[in-house]
Amino acid sequence: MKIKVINPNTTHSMTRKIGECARRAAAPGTEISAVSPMMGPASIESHYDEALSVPGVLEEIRRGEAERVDGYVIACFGDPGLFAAREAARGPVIGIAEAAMHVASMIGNGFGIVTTLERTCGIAWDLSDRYGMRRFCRAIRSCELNVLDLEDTGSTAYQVILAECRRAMNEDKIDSIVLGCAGMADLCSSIENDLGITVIDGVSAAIKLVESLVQLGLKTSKRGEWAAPLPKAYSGLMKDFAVS
Ligand code: 2AL
Repeated sequence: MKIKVINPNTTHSMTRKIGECARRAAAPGTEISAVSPMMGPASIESHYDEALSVPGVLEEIRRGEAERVDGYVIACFGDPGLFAAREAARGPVIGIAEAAMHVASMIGNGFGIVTTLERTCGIAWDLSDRYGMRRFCRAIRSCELNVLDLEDTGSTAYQVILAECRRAMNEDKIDSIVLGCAGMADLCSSIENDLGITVIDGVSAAIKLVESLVQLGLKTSKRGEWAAPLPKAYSGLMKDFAVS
């Protein structure tokens, strides 16, 4: 099966890291392609960044459909453009926040999220509501790290994240920790080993969920809200997004 992992930001070192984590999680025989869009922000840590990442994500879905991709993962913790991507895709599309929260709700009664900047916590709370996961989500903590700090191998980012995860474990009455950024995917097993609590990386969780849906023959339902967008003209910079 062909799974396309879309990192909605344009930082290629992060896309490579996400691709490696996705391949480690994938079953033998699953072909993973990990891409960044041609246009968009270098990192996503605001509503503005999220909005401007969505056209690039949809462009990658369009290409994926032409290549007969079986399923997609949107690998940014805000799940930007997830529902629009479902309208544009035949196969299943899974967001990493959606995947991580659902998986966490099945292995414990309450989870905490540890993310990058404080300003993104509201986005994560909103997603927990949207997915019906609010009752499992006990706390959302931030590290005051920029997303791109995670790409600086000489930085103290790991120690900062580990310290916040330790506080979450000790203070938030949680059974597991969800990592709140795709750029943290490679830290999952180290944090788990250092703290002795289950840590969930949404990239791996999303790969396993999308593989399962494809194997079950379950595609995105085209009966209602996620039917293909209606044909109409789009103008200006958006003209290539027109549906015919
Ligand atoms: C993210 C993420 O996963 N990728 C990105 O650019 N921003 N999310 C976050 N909360 O910082």
